[in-house]
Amino acid sequence: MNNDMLKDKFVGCMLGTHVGDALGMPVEGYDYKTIEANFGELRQMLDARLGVGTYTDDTEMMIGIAESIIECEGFDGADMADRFINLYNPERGYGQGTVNALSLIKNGVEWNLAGERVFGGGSYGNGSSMRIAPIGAFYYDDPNKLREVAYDSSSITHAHTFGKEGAALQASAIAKAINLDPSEELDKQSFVSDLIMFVSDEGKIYKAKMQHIKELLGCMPDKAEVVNKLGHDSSAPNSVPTAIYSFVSHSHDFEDSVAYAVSLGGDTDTIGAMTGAISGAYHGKRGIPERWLDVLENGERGRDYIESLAEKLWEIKINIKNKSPL
Ligand code: F2R
Ligand code: MG
Ligand code: MG
Repeated sequence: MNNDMLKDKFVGCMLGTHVGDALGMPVEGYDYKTIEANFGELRQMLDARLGVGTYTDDTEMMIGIAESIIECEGFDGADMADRFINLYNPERGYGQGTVNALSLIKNGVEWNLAGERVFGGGSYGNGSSMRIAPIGAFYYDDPNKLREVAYDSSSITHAHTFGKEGAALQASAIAKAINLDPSEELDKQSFVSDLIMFVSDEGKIYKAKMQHIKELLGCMPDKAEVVNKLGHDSSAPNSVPTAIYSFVSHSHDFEDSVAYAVSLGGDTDTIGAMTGAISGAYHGKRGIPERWLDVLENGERGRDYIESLAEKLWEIKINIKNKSPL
């Protein structure tokens, strides 16, 4: 793949997170019937509690990850935790487990010990998967390092095995999408099979869900069946596979994949954000509708800033690759 396409894909997965988050946020917690009855096919950004096109904790934490990797040229847990704490804006709507872990760190607990104290053994919420796009992009060519950094970044707030596996699985889906050429037809079954092989033995729950995805791809399931088999709540096992399915079943078009993810209801901002990350990694920024990009919030840490972070991440990656003797 040429460098321009790679850069577009880095930008696509980070702006894709923002777009999916902003599209889903106004209907977070609604069920699919209510969304359908009130908005039909939701394809326009609605006014949300912070305004049209605004983002939530999903994108705010993704910014923290990108800033940290850029500043440290790789993973540094203490730095990343500090950035999460400094960026934290309660108006963006955070999960309680994440708030508790960050508060422990702020009060002196080591970054790699706080996450285990949440929910007595760690959170399996989707909070560490929703923010993972910069890690999926930065380690798109190194699955082992990707897994290690996904686990470590997750453990800051989500130390439960299912939380860490969810983050690694979502990062791996993003990395795989970056490696593929969107002008060639996606081999959906093998995309999912590769992800099943990537999941570690401790993540059996994900292997089973991914097997469901393979079956769902073979029929034309309605939304009730998809939600029933894959879930749509704020736990990682009941949302990461849903995002992967939303992408794979609508891989021909960024807009269709993200609109479908949000239409399933439940944790719509997060399933939208995770689908947007994978689909944006596949299609690149050029695949994201202009009318969605145009209305994204664009203040101090908004759309243009997110794009500039993705470009810096890509630049660092290219420099590292150019220096590598192999
Ligand atoms: N928090 C929200 N949305 C509600 C607030 C928005 C509201 N409209 C507003 O006006 O402000 N969304 C964000 O939270 C989700 C990510 O959550 P995260 O960071 O994973 O949090 P947490 O608390 O760790 O986990 C989420 C839930 O998962 C269950 N859970 C996790 N681990 C558990 C365990 N070990 N045992 C039992 N249950 C566990 C709990 O139900 C947690 O509440 C995203 O949707 C993001 O958008
Ligand atoms: Mg959110
Ligand atoms: Mg959410």
